[in-house]
Amino acid sequence: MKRILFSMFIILAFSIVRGQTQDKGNNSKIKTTGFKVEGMTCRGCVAHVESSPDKVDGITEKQVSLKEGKAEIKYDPAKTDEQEIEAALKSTGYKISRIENKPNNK
Ligand SMILES: [Cu+2]
Repeated sequence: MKRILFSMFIILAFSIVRGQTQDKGNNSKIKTTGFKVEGMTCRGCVAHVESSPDKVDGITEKQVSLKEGKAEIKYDPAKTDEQEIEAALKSTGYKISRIENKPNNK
């Protein structure tokens, strides 16, 4: 039993290290975009909005806030763009509007 746990731990540690190395290669290109999301009322809505960009290739991170009515999406501009992400979010039926990038938001 101990041996199984130990080998599982090794596999897990290995995949974490691999994930980190892969991230480093892409980080410089990753862009962030923000959207205002109106009409979300519960965690189910959040989950719905959050899962909608899954069909878009190149999304690296998604954060949807119910309290703020916002969605923040990180993406690889080589694979997708804001229009595509916006369209995916809009497919949920909630009112989506793009938040213009502030000058200090790099
Ligand atoms: Cu809901």
